[in-house]
Amino acid sequence: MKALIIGVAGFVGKHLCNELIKAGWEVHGTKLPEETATPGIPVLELDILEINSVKDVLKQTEPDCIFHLAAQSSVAVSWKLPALTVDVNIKGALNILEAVREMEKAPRVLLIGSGDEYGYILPEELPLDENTTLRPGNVYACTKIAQGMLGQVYAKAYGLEIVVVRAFNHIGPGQTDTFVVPSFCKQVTEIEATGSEGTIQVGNLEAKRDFTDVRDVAKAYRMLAEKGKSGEIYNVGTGKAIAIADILNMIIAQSEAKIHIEQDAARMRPSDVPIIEPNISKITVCTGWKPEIAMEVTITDILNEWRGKYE
Ligand code: A2R
Repeated sequence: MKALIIGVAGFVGKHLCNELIKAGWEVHGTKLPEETATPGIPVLELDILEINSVKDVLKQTEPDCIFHLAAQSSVAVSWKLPALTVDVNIKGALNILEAVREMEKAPRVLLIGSGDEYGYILPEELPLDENTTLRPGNVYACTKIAQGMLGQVYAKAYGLEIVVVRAFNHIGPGQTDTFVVPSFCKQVTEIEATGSEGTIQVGNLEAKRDFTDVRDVAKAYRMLAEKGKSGEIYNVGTGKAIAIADILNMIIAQSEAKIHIEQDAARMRPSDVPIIEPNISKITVCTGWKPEIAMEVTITDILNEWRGKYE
């Protein structure tokens, strides 16, 4: 099977590339010109806002399956740059669907959406299955809902093979420290590097979220590409939310340094939903996938990555 990963230079792209190669796939990728290429696979430059370039890349690579990861993926940036977020996440996805529609042998497409699409959930809706009402709370979530809907419309109207994913939080090596877990790990390893005790700044520790190792997420994407039903939406997560405080304790437990904790008002999000937890039965029944990597292992790998940066 030949894969085209659109957005291969991002956080998930590199892990998905490893996962697919391990499973015997031939992997091609695309990246923006300013990004660093993923070693070991052919990578073309592509801005998904340019439809003719999208068409050219598909003609050149003729994939069996497209993994569409390219996005403006930050909620914070989506407030600052709503038009760019709408362009990249909706128009960009539409360009891919249009280019696929024109191909003689249309590839399968995996569209990656987000658990954020559920937005303001009600306690009685937990755990969230794929039919839960979507009440988006930010621009990013709106764009991912639109992407998924376009995918379903194109699957039905044109008979294309399109599988839609709603991925909950994922963590692992390679993630930037704008996300909570790498931010904690980075701060802990900075303290370790000083050789004395120190304080880490945290936000809301009570919120419970579902965190999956990015390598398990990559495996879920591969299995959905292989077995997912066209036109269907699948949650990807562990199905078990964990309090941010518990993750912080697990991180601190893996360090020899003496660490104090300080709550930083700037890191407290005012409208935090207390718990977000998906029901993952649909993907498990369809593909047999379930997450395998323990949180402690993920934390060790993230800590070691940041330790490498401060040695
Ligand atoms: O924004 P950059 O410079 O980091 O580049 C991102 C890239 N990208 C684009 N690629 C092609 N054409 C564009 N117009 C365009 N705009 C941005 O997509 C980045 O390299 C990649 C997305 O990777 P990340 O931001 O690291 O997202 P991650 O965590 O790998 O998530 C993959 C997917 C995304 O659709 C998320 O919204 C979803 O999973 O959760």
